[in-house]
Amino acid sequence: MKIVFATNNAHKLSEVRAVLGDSFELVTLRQIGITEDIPETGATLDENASLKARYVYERTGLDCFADDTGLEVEALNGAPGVHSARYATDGHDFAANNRKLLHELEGKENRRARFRTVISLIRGGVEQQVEGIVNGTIATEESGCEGFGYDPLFIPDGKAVTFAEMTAEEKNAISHRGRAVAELVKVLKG
Ligand code: ITT
Repeated sequence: MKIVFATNNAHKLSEVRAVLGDSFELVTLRQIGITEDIPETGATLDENASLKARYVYERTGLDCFADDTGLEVEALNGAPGVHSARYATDGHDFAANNRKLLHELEGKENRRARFRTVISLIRGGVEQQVEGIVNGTIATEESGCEGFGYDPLFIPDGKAVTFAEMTAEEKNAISHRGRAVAELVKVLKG
């Protein structure tokens, strides 16, 4: 089954490809000639996932899905949340985002956080959403160099290491995106 994954993030693409396996042929934006950044002007993850998927569907009519993900930190009232990509700067500067997060949490005892992924799927013109969540804590310093984004700071519950210290398989088995994609597969196969 062929399906477009509406992302410009190569890390997301390889994570999702690994979970979906061989039953689905993931088509990239580049492969269908969409090279521009899709505007993410929504106020929530749900809205942005939907905007990205609809952008592709309206231009191509192809079955597609998009992922919008945010890190929600309790002591920061859910920030950076929907603004996770542009927390510290205008661009996707992972190092600056992590520095800012550590700075904002200085002196705070509560370091609880969660990653939330919303996937919007459009199949045969019909849109459905699924979600995946992983709870954890924000470390006091960065560890590990696997993964991307906030991974060097996020320690999932039940583990003693950050996502960036895990293999892709270990992260996918418990992560927000791994869980959301597992739900997506149920819908696609259902
Ligand atoms: P697309 O919109 O092209 O899919 P993006 O990188 O802009 O890619 P999001 O808006 O969904 O994706 O993600 C917002 C940010 O959240 C992202 O830039 C990372 O900093 C962070 N992020 C997302 N998924 C993550 C993960 O699995 N681990 C660590 N950080 C993640």
